[in-house]
Amino acid sequence: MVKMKDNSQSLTKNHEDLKFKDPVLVTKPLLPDLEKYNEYLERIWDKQWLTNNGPIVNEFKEKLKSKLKSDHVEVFSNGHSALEIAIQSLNLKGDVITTPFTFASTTHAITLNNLNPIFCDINRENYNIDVSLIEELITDDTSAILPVHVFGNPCDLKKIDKIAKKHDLKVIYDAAHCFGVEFDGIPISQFGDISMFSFHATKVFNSIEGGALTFNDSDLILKLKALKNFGITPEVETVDYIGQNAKMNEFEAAMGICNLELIGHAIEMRKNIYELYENNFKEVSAIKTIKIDPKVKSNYAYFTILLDSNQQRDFLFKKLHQSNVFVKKYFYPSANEFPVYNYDLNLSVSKKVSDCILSLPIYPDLSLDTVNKISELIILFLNEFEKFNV
Ligand code: T4K
Repeated sequence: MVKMKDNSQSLTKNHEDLKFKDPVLVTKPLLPDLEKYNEYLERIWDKQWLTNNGPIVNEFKEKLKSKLKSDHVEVFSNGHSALEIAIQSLNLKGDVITTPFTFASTTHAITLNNLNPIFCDINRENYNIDVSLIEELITDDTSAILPVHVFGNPCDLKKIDKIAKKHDLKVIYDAAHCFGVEFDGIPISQFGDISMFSFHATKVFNSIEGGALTFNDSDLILKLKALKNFGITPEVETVDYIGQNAKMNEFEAAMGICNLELIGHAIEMRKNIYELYENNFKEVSAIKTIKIDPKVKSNYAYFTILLDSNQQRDFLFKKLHQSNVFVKKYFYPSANEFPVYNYDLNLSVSKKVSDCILSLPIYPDLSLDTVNKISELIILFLNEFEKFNV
């Protein structure tokens, strides 16, 4: 039987008592004081400039350079478009080795560039691409590796870099979850050819919708600017690329600037929540959590639990929803199993993890009492599951 930690045993054990009156969502957006945001709205109204490379977007971009510790930052209307454009900017051909354990965006960004996603299974520790399997997938058609730092935990950066150099491949990191993350004191933006950060409302840091690319090659600056603006290169009044409209607007940039002031405190609050969940589940054998590498400065973007079986996960999912706790199945199913791809591959770890994973609520103003109550509900439901499935 799963057991609750000692310090929680005194709490009630009746799940009707524990049911939440108001819904608890998996995340809530970070929002600044309305007064602060209004200052930016007044500036927008005064200037009557809403989008197309406005002054607030440029101000945001400059601030991001120091926050993400990258000399080259370009901002976009959302993370997905940024990723699609990152791939397009590198003139890739053929196959791109990627992870099946991710949000639909990653795989679609490859396919929408007329490239083939080659799925590589993931590791069991933090569910990132299994670097020991990459080389056997490389062929003459391979032009890049596109790993995801899943849930904000960095991939094996050194090994990926080594493989890419050896086989002359580009590396684009989907760092959608990685705002503010560092590895061994080095900002995550410094790794690979390009990294994509998502600033969607549900992320650790948001600009409503939005995203950014960080990159080292200054030759990409003008190309990325053009690709997000229909391929137009204004300096020479020509259209050099088949681009899209992926420009960030002034309202989004204003939200981003306001939220930059809050992000430090927000991450500290997330850390407290993450550690409390970890502690509450420490002795629960049916639950596996991700151990953060001590070399990583984390942003505590997601807190996930891995259950023993798909039935157990789905039972818990249903019971928690009935109790008003809206956990999510990030990420399910494994991307190779999307009907739109439906690749018949044996990616056993990705399948197991996507079948058994649940993301629990985590956001800065989630109270620690609520975290304890959610933990207790989970233990209660796991006991219930075990009782009926012996
Ligand atoms: N790569 C990776 C690895 C990604 O995870 C993502 C996005 C991308 C690329 C693409 O980046 P973007 O183009 O999105 O910038 C959400 C997000 O929409 C998506 O951004 C994110 N990953 C994905 C993991 O999660 P859903 O379909 O789960 O969102 P939804 O509407 O169910 O919202 C989640 C929870 O947040 C709900 O409980 C409600 C709450 N919520 C949501 C919104 C939008 C709020 O409280 N307020 C809000 O404004 O995809």
